Amino acid sequence: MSLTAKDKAAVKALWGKISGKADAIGAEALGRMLVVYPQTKTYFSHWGDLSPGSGPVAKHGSVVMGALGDAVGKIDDLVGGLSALSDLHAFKLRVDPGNFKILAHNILVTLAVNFPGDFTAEAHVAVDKFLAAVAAALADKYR
Ligand code: HNI
Repeated sequence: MSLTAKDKAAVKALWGKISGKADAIGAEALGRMLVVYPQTKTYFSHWGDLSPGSGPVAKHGSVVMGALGDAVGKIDDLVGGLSALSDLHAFKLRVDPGNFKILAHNILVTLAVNFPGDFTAEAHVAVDKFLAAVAAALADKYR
């Protein structure tokens, strides 16, 4: 399941195309997650308005996509590169790591619906593997 050189190149290429819209993608992906998997709302109850497009959802979507953009740059060492973020989610935020896969799925869906032309099968498998590797790296400190 590890990323091949071809996968890494495909992830970087797709990220290059979508990076100008990263904020909107993050907001949509997070908004979808909160609607489609409402059990994820418990972590964000302190925000108040959790509806798609609300201020905090949009802001945090952009934060998450910023971190994912950084992760693309650390694609050769995601466990090391995301170790501080893994610590934060494990010990401070106490997010059940199953939720990383749920958010990854919503990001994938959001990319597919917004970039149908660029979301080829090759890009699809590469980004799916990348997001799975990010989820595993974020879960690393839980063990
Ligand atoms: Ni996550 C805060 C990145 C998945 C719940 N999260 C952050 C921050 C980053 C981040 C960056 C801000 C850190 C800081 O303040 O220093 N989160 C990511 C990434 C993923 C992810 C890259 C997966 C792709 N986080 C999730 C998931 C949940 C989650 C799946 C819960 C369902 N994250 C949180 C919460 C916070 C958070 C809760 C704090 C939010 C707040 O109110 O500031």
